[in-house]
Amino acid sequence: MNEARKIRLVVLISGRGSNLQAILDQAASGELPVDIAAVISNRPGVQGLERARRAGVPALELDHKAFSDRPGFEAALVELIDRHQPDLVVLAGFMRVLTPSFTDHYRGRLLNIHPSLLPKFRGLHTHERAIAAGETEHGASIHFVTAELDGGPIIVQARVPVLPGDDPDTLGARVLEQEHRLYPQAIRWFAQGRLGLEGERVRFDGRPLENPLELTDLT
Ligand code: NHR
Ligand code: GAR
Repeated sequence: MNEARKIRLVVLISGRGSNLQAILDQAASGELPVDIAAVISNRPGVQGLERARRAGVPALELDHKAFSDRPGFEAALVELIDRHQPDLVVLAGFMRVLTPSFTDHYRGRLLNIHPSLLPKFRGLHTHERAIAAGETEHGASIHFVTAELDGGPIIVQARVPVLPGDDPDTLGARVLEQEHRLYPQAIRWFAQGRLGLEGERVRFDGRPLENPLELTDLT
């Protein structure tokens, strides 16, 4: 990696944390100019927290079940995140819907990875739904998070084929492999200042992006 200044990153997770691991690995090898300030899980005891600890990154739990409502949980989450003064916050398998006050607070510096070729299959159980719909192609998308669930401006996508005999697990594994390349690349662009949100559109290399980038565009 070249001279890009490091940005401060906070990663929000809810579970396994394999996308987190891809980010940790590239940060450790110097491919990704980020200081991972904290990893925060809304579910206690998940594998992703262990991955963070092993990498020497603060691993924090904020159990949403300890709060009586979504706004209460989110106020505490914002407080915890902002204590780490992140330049960028990424959702990596984070499974709680966020209110507009949260998404407005982090507008332009909050990314999500979603396991479908958005705008197809917003929400949950995307692999199952792609198979049921008879799709021949599926994939993953990185988008800026806005109040609209999985509806924010799309930055970059990776495609995989749906193969005969696929079930949600085999298809999901094929998508996940691409996710692990996709997220570090999008974060790298953000760290390099190549990526931003301008109004409702993605800015990439100083221009509004007409169509989502493709992983195959990557060099
Ligand atoms: N919040 C906003 N406002 N906008 C987005 O684009 C968001 C978001 C919160 C999370 C990730 C998302 C995904 O990539 C994400 C994007 C959870 C649910 C959900 O229904 C939906 C989408 C996503 C994450 N969660 C249930 C809830 O009641 C709980 C499900 C569970 O705990 O298993 O929050 O797909
Ligand atoms: C990933 O496939 C991610 O795209 C998806 O959950 C998985 C998390 O895996 N995200 C969502 O479905 C968000 N609702 P990981 O914990 O191993 O990174």
